[in-house]
Amino acid sequence: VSNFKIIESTLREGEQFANAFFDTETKVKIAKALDAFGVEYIELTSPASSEQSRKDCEIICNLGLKASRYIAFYWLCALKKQTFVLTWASEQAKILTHVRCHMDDARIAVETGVDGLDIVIGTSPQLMQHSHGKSMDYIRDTAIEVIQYVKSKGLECRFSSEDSFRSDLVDLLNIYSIVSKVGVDRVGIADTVGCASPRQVYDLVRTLRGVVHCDIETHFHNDTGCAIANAYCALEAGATHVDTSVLGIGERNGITPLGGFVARMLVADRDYVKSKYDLTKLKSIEDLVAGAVEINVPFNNYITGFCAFTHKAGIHAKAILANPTTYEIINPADFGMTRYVHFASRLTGWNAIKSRVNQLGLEMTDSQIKSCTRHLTIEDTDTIINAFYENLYADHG
Ligand code: HCA
Ligand code: CU
Repeated sequence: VSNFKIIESTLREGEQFANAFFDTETKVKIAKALDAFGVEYIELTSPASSEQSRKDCEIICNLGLKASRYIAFYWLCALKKQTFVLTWASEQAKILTHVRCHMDDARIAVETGVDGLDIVIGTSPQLMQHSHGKSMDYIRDTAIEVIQYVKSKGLECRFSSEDSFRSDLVDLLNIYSIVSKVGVDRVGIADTVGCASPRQVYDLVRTLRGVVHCDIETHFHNDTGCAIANAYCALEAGATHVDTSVLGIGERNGITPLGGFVARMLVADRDYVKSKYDLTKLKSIEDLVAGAVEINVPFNNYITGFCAFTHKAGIHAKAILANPTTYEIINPADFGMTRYVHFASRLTGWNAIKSRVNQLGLEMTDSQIKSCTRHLTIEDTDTIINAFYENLYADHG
């Protein structure tokens, strides 16, 4: 699982979230923040869906995030004849747009300046009958035409089936095998309705891995709470790319959340994940997106939820203070977060108060802290600590 790329879809899947209405400025802010975090790809809403989407897509492609770095890259190469810069330059987020598998949409998309197209068409009986109404033969012919066109423009191209887990397996493998032969860079599977279990995901990706040689992208909806586990299982089975969105926002209750996915991967391979992403930016990106769509970050959110690193039971609190790895699998400092030891419990004692005093950035001796501890009740401990501290000053001042 130590070789994967994130396709960050807050500006595509996330735009389908009930409360998301991003204006251009917000989209630009989110794109820049995701680029700074280090995601490999940013996926944008189809430019064929509205004139505004087309303009915003062009604006984000022209942000100069990559362009300015490429100029720096060429300049440095010419100057120093060094190749290490290549790695650095290739680390910037590529811009993708997500379009229907249709020539009209593909033509509009290739003109926007994107690095690649994620093309998609429904393949389940449900979608073939009640949504686009096309046959498998039509899907095959159109896919070949669109892929060849996108590749002729020198762009990256992914072909994905929508509702893959309710599609006929033979049809699915057949179409993937065909598109991989006409030069698609990636095939994608999508759990559009969130019905897949981790084991089903493992099996499908494993089977697909035996059929295509190109990269495999995966997209999981979270209707039954499996989106992160499914993404992880997909990687275990040989997938290479995972779609995420900030806080998981998307259609219905959304998809694999960026933060939770990164938490999962960090536990699997900390060095690799830390080398790829600037994890300390996670909280600010989530706050940015939460603000833009007017929601609160859930209390129990991965990493950034208010109690994600709070330890309460006396036994936990004591052990955590002695050694954080006793009850923490993730170091909050990796994300620029701090742990919080719930000291209102008598069992926790003055050591917990000392930790909180340090967290608050106050300087007190051990005996002062012990004395302060005797004053504590469960209500509003921070106020008490601060008041006690001010008193110390008054006494000595
Ligand atoms: C949808 C489309 C999609 C596409 C996923 C993909 C899905 O909004 O229904 O391109 O891989 O979930 O199927 O988001
Ligand atoms: Cu989706």
